[in-house]
Amino acid sequence: MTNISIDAIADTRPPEKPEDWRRFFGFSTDHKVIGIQYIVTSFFFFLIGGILAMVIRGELITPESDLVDRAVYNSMFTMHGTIMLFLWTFPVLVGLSNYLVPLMIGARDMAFPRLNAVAFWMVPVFGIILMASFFIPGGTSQSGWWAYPPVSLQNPTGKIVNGQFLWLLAVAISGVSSIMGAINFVTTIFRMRTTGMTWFKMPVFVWTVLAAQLIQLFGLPALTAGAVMLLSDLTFGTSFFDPAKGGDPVLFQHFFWFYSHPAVYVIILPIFGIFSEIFPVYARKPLFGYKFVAVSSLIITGLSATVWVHHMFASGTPSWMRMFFMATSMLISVPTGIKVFAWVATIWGGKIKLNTAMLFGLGALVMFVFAGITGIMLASVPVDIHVNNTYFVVGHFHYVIYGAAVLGIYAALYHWFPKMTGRMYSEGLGKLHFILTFIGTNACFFPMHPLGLQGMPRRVASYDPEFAFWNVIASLGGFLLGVSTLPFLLNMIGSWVQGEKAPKNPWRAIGLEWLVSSPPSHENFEELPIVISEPYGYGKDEPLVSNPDKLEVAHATS
Ligand code: HEM
Ligand SMILES: [Cu+2]
Repeated sequence: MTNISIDAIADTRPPEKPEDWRRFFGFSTDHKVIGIQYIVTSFFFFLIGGILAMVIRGELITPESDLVDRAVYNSMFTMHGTIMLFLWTFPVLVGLSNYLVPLMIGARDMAFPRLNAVAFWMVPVFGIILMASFFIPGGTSQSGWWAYPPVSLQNPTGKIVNGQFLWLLAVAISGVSSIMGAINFVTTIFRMRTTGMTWFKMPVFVWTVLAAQLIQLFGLPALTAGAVMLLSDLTFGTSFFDPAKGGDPVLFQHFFWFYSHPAVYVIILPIFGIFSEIFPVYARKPLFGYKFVAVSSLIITGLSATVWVHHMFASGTPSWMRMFFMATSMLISVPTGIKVFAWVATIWGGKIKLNTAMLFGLGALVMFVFAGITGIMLASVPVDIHVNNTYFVVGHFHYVIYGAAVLGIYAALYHWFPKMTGRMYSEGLGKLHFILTFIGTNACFFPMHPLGLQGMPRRVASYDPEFAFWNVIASLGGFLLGVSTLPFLLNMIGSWVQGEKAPKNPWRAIGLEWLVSSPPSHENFEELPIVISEPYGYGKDEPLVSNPDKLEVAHATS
């Protein structure tokens, strides 16, 4: 066989055993089960974070503070931001990476399967700790997701176990879980690649996961240390950060942003990987500039460690420092911009198939470009000083994390859904989901830009009536986003239960994961693949592996 097998091969697996679904609820060490556990758990938290967003937008649909108490409002945005980052975006991407990386590099599992399972089970643990803070006296943390001291040190209840305490505990556990994950991913990518899978035969998604996980390794110790020191100030009366006792609150900002700026690349790099996997498949063309796209991920990782002070331009930062960090922040847009050109060149002139996954991919790319433009504006000190802490910033980062990241995650979930579940999804519902999401995202987050330029501050429950018009639109857009998750849920659950059976390669895609059955057997490959070509050989008619017929497990029992 000289061609990559792209025809559907009759499903030879025995019918799934009814108890199969139960392994998703237990301690499994199979990276595919763990991947799906991460994805489903984090989606559950996405819905909770989304409900909080609906409360926020409900409050802001009128200028007065009339829906919830101001203190409750502070809880709402703090928990919304915290849940969305630590319990949705990070874990869902770890889930996708867990599922895909071993398959894509031709491995049977991650390097440390037990560590993998332990890291996953820490997610519901810190999720529950965070949720518990809703039910204790004084309620949740209200100091925003940055937890800046001295606000975060106030502790009005005077109790040892307070909302901020639980928040810091949860963030510290999340940090430990992510460090365990990072060690696992980096080791897996270095050590578990199959024969022939050299660096420049690796799919870009794997490159981006490597780049993102390296950031976790160097950055998370700073955040975790900062969180533990703040916890100590709050609980044991130390004074690292408390200005009243001679501590330095700006030092905390350095600890926090040294990790939390690069953290945005932990989110966006895998999205770049998803773009790079999806566009070639649905445009039927090789990825333009593959090697540059791959290597630029590592360049971004390096530069991301040098830009954190752009979050502190308004924190009394000396001007030489502002100039330096303004320059580095702008520099990082160069490798990113070239990637955007590479994706456009990949799509350009291709035979484009606009199914749900591709629509979400293209939508996410458009949103990312818009966010990039406002991002460069914010990197410029004079602009940032002007719009710092206004809705312009909120608009910018939601274009990144909703527009690019959530839409990109949806693209991936649709694209790999047949592989993960063995079923096809409904295109009709998928397209409905896309239309609602795309309109909702723009209606919700575009108005935040004019609002910010007019001077509406963020983190407020009431505002001047002159801001009413754009706020009504933003709230309606927000509610539309809430509604948009319904066709998605219906599609995923309905299709998983009774969708049409998926062949092993429904999209005629090139990649190791598409050479085995859907879903793959427990071991992934009967015989490990021997890779002989670069990825993305669309239109080239060359085989990807030298042993395509020996990969499939004859009688998978999984
Ligand atoms: C329906 C979807 C969403 C709506 C309507 C929404 C709306 C909002 C609003 C109005 C704020 C308050 C801004 C402020 O007062 O400063 C906010 C804050 C925030 N949102 Fe969202 N958001 C949504 C989805 C997301 C997603 C998906 C993420 C992350 C992946 C996210 C991350 C954040 C963060 C980090 C904050 C900052 C919280 C803070 O100030 O401490 N949001 N969001
Ligand atoms: Cu930043």
